[in-house]
Amino acid sequence: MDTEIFREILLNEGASVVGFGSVTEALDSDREMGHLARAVSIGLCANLREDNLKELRRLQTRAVKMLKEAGYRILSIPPDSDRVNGKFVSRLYPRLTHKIAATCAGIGWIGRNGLLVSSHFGPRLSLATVLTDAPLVVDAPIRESLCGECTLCRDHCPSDAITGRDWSRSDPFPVLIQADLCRSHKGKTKRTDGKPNCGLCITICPFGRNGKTAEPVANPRAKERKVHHGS
Ligand code: B12
Ligand code: SF4
Ligand code: SF4
Repeated sequence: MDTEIFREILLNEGASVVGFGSVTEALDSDREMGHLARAVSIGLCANLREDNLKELRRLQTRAVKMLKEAGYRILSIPPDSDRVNGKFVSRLYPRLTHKIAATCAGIGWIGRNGLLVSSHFGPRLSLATVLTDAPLVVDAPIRESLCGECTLCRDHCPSDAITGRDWSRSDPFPVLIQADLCRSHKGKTKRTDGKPNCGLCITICPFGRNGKTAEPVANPRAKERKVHHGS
């Protein structure tokens, strides 16, 4: 399978960005998933509304079909993996989250807002992942934050969930985000009642705002389609 043709097909079909990563470091000695050492990380510049979710699932299905037809094994992690109950993948996805796959695939870093931030799209990407044993040529991983001195998300978070610490691969998630505070804020105000979390930490981020790239893409091999799909 030609890696670049595979990427190009997914971009042409509507993905905003596609990266390929080695996830060996994240899986370590994981017996159940260790053989699926490559991740296809697919980003769509849109929030996870039902219609965008459908679109992301379609792109993921396309990737799965191509890999299977070429004779490779896959494990598809759905974008809404938190809603999948009782299946094999519901037990496995917390061990290899979409954000881990995306940094390994050179799409972006983890911002102070705890989200995957790409130079071009900022934190506005919704993510899906396919793990595979296909020998894809991988992109260079991103291991460090490019947030610099910015603290906008921390300063504007209405629940004080964002600690303001810089991301490090070895730190657990609560070092960046107190998820309970973020969760409990949901429903407190009319604006977020019954809807997903407020998402202010997305809209405030200068990266990708108004389709503007704050910095060139850190990984020159990770290709992005510079078309937005709403947000
Ligand atoms: C549980 C969950 C939540 C919980 C808890 C937050 C959390 N832990 O992410 C709550 C309800 C609070 C939440 C809120 C939101 N969420 Co949410 N959530 C998830 C979910 C289902 C699982 C995340 C999880 O298990 N995390 C566990 C921790 C341990 O891992 P992590 O999140 O990956 O973060 C660490 C690793 O990535 C690590 N890391 C990164 N690279 C590497 C590489 C290596 C080698 C290693 C070892 C580690 C490592 O660094 C991070 C910090 O420690 C994912 C979908 C999924 N299956 O991934 C969506 C997801 C993370 N959420 C998402 C979004 C958009 C939101 C909200 C904006 C809600 C909204 N309006 O849609 C808010 C934002 C809150 C915030 N600032 O983080 C998107 C993020 C997209 C992006 N660009 O990052 C996801 C990926 C859904 C998707 N399919 O797109 N969420
Ligand atoms: S979604 Fe809202 S409450 Fe949660 S971390 Fe982001 S800004 Fe804070
Ligand atoms: S708002 Fe600033 S600190 Fe927060 S994720 Fe974006 S660049 Fe990083």
